Amino acid sequence: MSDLSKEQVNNDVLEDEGRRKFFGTTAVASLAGAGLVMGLSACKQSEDGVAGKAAGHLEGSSKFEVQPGKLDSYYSFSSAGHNGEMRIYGIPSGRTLKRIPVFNVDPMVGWGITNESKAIMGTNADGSLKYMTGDTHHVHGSYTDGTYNGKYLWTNDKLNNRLARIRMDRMECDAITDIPNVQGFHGIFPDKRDPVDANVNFTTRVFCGSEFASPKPNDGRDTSDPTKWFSLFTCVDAESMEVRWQVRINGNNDLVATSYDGKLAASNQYNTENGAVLADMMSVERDACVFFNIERIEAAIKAGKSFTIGNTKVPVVDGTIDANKDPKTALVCYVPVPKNPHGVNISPDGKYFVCSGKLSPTATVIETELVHKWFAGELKTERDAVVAEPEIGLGPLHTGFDGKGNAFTTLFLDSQIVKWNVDKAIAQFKGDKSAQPVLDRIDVHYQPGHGYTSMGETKEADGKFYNSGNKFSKDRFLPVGPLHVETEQLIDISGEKMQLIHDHTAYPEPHDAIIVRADLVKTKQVSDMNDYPNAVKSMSDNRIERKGKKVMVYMTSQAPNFGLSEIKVKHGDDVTITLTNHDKVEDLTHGFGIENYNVNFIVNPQETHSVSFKANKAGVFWIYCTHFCHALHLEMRMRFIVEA
Ligand code: K7E
Ligand code: CUA
Ligand code: CA
Repeated sequence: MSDLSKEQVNNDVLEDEGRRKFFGTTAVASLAGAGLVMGLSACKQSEDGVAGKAAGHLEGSSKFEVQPGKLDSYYSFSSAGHNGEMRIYGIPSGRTLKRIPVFNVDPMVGWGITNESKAIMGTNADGSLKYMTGDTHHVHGSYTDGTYNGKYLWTNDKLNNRLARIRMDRMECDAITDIPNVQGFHGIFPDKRDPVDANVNFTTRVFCGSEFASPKPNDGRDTSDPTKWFSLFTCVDAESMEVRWQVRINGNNDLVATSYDGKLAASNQYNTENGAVLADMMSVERDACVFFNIERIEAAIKAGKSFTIGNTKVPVVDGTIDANKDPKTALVCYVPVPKNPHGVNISPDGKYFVCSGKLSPTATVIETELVHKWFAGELKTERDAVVAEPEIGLGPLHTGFDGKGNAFTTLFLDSQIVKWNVDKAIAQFKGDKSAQPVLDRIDVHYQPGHGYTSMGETKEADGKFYNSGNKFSKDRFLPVGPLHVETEQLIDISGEKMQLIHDHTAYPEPHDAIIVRADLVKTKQVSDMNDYPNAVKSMSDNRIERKGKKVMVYMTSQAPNFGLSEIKVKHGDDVTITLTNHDKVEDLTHGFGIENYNVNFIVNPQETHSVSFKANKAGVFWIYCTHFCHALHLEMRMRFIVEA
């Protein structure tokens, strides 16, 4: 709080003015360090004449209050950044509903501890986890007919290059796939239908972009020759979660978006220079938004026009510029876009891809139909697919849509959300001087990364809410030490002017999210015992079996009892405990913890989980229920006895 005066602290509510000053100094300092100062002002009167308004408390925002006992109307499925999990918030309340462990270990639920979750996460030969951490940036859902079908969510791991799937009926991770031969796996997007088969109007592929070029294979060769390194674009099968194919590209892939006709996947490229250091990555004025022709890529693979890398069996096709000079056979189209673009999003009507400039104050609008025309050989240059490039503000990143023709783009440097009209931007680009695309601006606190609208990534975009995921909260919440909490700001976009509804906190640091109508999500509240092949199905099946040094314990739980009162083993035994929860009542979960043995997991009603470990300490160790379940929860315990 050092930058804020005592008086400000003593006021019940800090004044906006003090915050602006605080924001201004730190932001300029941090950007100067990166050499990216571009005329920063926190609350500027822009050339388009639309002033950013101070976003104080909205009068009447209580109409969005979710009263005690009432439910939210939307789910927000959010990434969690380098925490490695996925999160669920209620919208409009901003309440945290669930944290889904994915690439991280979560002892509360036993993720990374039970044998079943370890099998999904991947283990080394000795049974230890291959990776204990990840970095989730993007969350997207499976589609039918251009809207969410409530079946799956996917998220990326930029750190260890894996794609994870969440089954939405349980909101649990059920598969993780390694993406071979890539680094910096960042953008993901599911397709929305099949490019060829008209009957397949649902998601069957997930596309993955990778940011960092690397040697191929990365086995110690070419370590000092970056000219030999390259990036790959990857397609994963949505059901089997196997890698289908990859495309070698020039430059890199950052974010990914897909067309509504299933035919195109797009990715913005900020490093067409293939630079290995910052100055090189910013050396050209235009980078690109690259479009992948899915039908042609899959035909090329069918025709055997592919190669493989090292021991990997995944077919790779050549999507480099030199190999794709003829549009009529090209697999890939590189549309030039200024400069170090970040973010690519498609409008809900499927007509336009918007790619933000980041180091250019513009957003580039690319018409889907014109990209198809380029692939048909009917366009002179790739750049001819661009139909608008409005100036919208400094540091534009991600764009959401309201389904009424308006776009909402985060301005990282301006700390604003700008609302602009796509048709007006196109008219202006065509030369109509009276067309003013920018309609409104609102200050956010502070420096937004992703922003996204309710149902905005579907053809059912409803123009109700916009959430700004801000990278710095600074003075916005009580300080909690050097690392501040992040702010998410919910904005009402239903009217002409954007109105701030409220701030809610997010544990650092989320990136992207989707806002999904609650009626599209159907979860199971009680599991089916038959879905667990290792279930201990009868209460009379409680038993201990021994084969040499291997001890298998089969157990049940039913409040307030475990099916056994003790487990007796010998020092050095390899113990596997399988526990089935026979309670059928919704929310009646039991926990299973062994004192001083680092074992901790839960079993929800009708579920089965197991753990394996070595009995490496002799003595008596209490096993107790870790999850409050019953008036006699404290008494729900048993003994683990290890004989010397
Ligand atoms: Cu812009 Cu990883 Cu989507 Cu963060 S990325 S903000
Ligand atoms: Cu069972 Cu607490
Ligand atoms: Ca660049």
